[in-house]
Amino acid sequence: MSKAKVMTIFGTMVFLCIFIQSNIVSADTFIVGDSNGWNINVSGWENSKIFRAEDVLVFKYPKGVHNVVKVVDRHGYTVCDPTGGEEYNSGNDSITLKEGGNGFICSVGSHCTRGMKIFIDAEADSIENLEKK
Ligand SMILES: [Cu+2]
Repeated sequence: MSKAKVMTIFGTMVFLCIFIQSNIVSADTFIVGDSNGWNINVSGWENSKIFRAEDVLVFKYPKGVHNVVKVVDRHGYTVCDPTGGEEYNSGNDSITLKEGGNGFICSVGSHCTRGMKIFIDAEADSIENLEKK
């Protein structure tokens, strides 16, 4: 093999390693509801977005007005039942997604039944997802 050919192969491999590495390591951060924040009628914001395990959701809202409860399962999300869930209430909560179903509701008053909830099915953070980036 010529030296030039070896260098080309080597360069390609280095490029691929850096490319794959950067895609695996970098998790995305999402501001829930974008500029509206975590609010009533936020439901649907999560549609048509691709989420992966280890991505981070940031819930921004006036402290004391709302909260965020990571519900235990899809049923908790569907019927707005926070039982057994993990509550956050700082007004600026960062929560890392786990692979599979991730449901979040506001358990204040009737906010959840009025649309203050999201459900995300996070894909595995793996090389198979590279082409979707
Ligand atoms: Cu609320």
